[in-house]
Amino acid sequence: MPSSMMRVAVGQHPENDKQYLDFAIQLGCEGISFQTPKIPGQSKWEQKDIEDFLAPVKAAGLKIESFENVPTFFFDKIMLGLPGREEQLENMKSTIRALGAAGVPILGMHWMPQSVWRTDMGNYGRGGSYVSIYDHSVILDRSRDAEIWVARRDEQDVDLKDTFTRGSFVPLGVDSLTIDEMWSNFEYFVKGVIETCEESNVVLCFHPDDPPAQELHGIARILTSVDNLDRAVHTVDSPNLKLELCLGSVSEMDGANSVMDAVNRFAPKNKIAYIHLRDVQGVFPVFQESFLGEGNYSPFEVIKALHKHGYTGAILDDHTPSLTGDSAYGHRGRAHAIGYIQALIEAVKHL
Ligand SMILES: [Mn+2]
Repeated sequence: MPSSMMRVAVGQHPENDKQYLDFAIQLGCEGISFQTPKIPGQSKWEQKDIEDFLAPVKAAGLKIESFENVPTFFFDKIMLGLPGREEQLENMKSTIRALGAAGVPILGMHWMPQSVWRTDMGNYGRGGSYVSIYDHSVILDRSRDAEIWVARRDEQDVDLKDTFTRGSFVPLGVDSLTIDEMWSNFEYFVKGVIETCEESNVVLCFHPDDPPAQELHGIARILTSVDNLDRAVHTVDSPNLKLELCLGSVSEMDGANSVMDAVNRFAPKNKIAYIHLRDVQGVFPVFQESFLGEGNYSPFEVIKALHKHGYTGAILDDHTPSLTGDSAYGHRGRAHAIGYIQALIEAVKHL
């Protein structure tokens, strides 16, 4: 399948181990993505280290689709507007140049200083599958902080489902941040690095906030609606600024309405770098992760719309329910989602 067509890529693993590369090849995926890849560096990544990390991937004949996230401590001061953000901005430019030189075409980023939160995890899914739940009332009751699950991607524990750790908040160094301050910090970053992205042939793209709450414990969130994603992606007029369109997070906003709105708004403008195709049941303030096909929206309608709009990017599975006996990475749940999406792509070609 030429890489200029809509396709499924395997992703969200931090290492370049053989089992991961085999998983992609065996499922018929020609490309692969990495989630906060384990590349050395306390403040930035060097081209040589990225190339060393990618060598086994290239040797296996896989295309590098994207990197998803640099470590949060590379740009936390930028997100929070703290002293030292100028130095982090220079280091981010250096990392982006290194990514481009090493052949990584897309850098996906989460603009969430507190990361992704959930309030429960357990065998609540179909047939007792293991899924996460979000209930905002738990967040509002500060006596229940210890119940909150935080995706600690900065700690990269591959033995945990989606790196969720209970009661383990990311240390921030600020108690509050307004929506205006967060937009201002976002604009400082995007305007600061976009020229480097253009010169380095790296597309910068942003994941919607998950959960799409206006604030969590006093820290504002901004990528919480389709309109706000629209504003974010037009911070500057550049073909190198796009969205890492997590349709699960968009589904948490307003279900099928927000999902179809996002697809129909951003795909025709070529503003989607890549997609996370997952879903939930229910919308903010209460939702539960689900298998594809039993959530808020129709995955078939989404793939059909993407095909109509000529979408040529990659689609990744995301937060798949864990099946009985599944690995922490979720090979069983992911294999189901990947096959499901591959079949939909094949089907819409014949409509
Ligand atoms: Mn996602």
